[in-house]
Amino acid sequence: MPDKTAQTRKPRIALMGEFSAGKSTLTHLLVGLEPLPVRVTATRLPPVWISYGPTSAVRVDLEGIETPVLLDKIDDVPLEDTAFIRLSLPAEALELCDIIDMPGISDPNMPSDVWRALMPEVDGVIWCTHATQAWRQSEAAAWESIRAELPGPSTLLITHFDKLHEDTDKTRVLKRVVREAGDTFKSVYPISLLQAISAGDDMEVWEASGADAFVENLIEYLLRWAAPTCEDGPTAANVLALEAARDRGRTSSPTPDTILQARVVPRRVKRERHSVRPERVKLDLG
Ligand SMILES: Nc1nc2c(ncn2[C@@H]2O[C@H](COP(=O)(O)OP(=O)(O)OP(=O)(O)O)[C@@H](O)[C@H]2O)c(=O)[nH]1
Ligand SMILES: [Mg+2]
Repeated sequence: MPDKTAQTRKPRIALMGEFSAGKSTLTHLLVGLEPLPVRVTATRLPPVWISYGPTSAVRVDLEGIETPVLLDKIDDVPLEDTAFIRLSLPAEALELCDIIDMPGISDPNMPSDVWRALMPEVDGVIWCTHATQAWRQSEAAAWESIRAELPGPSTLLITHFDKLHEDTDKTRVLKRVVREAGDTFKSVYPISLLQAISAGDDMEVWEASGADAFVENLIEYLLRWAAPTCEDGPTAANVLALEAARDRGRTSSPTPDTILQARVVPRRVKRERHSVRPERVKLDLG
């Protein structure tokens, strides 16, 4: 659990990993909007810090001076003296946390100082590792250099999981990633972000994408964070209700091992209750 100072504000979750691992696609999934460029080649964006509020974008320079930028022009901000872009969006998931979409950790266009400078502001990380080259040495080294300073738990997502077609490959990759990195993350989830985004209201597709288990776990963590101190926020009763709903559909909390077992053959059991998909966070808060 985070320290008390951190709990007086929303948790700040950084999305990290190599370029093209799916960080901005994950941002879209969580926020339910598409504010950021997603493309096959590396984007040239500084960190984008996204908070709840009316739609706006500003560039924050190295002196801390803010300059408004047009949302459809954030691609054009000068990298040299920009610390980060601050984006404000009226997305429900952002009522529970801030999201920081980081540049790729070994992006040749982006010195690591740019994202390292923001790490003291970060509470937890969702690390995206690309399934076809999962948990490279560069990722392990970057993660090792930052993880000890993080006050909250972090999650590892094996993205692009749909690119592994054989069950034997899925099992092999999952086992190896869990073996090599599982101890340093709270949970490990294989996921197809594209499948999750295209799921619409289809719960089977949503669950098969891997997003269901991951998002449920994330919301649970965010509610736990908020519960002790937020007067207008979720109450302990809400958290307990959410947990009870979760337990009706699952026998135990996810750990790398249970996820490993559950996700190799995607779980098909539909929960009776409403889903906890990001755009429905408000519903879950009652
Ligand atoms: N098939 C598949 N494609 C994905 C998945 N996640 C992301 N992509 C695609 O991978 C490409 C890169 O995704 P981005 O979200 O831009 O990756 P990023 O980590 O933000 O990349 P940078 O900002 O350049 O570091 C895009 O074409 C996405 O559509 C996935 O789970 N499965
Ligand atoms: Mg990106």
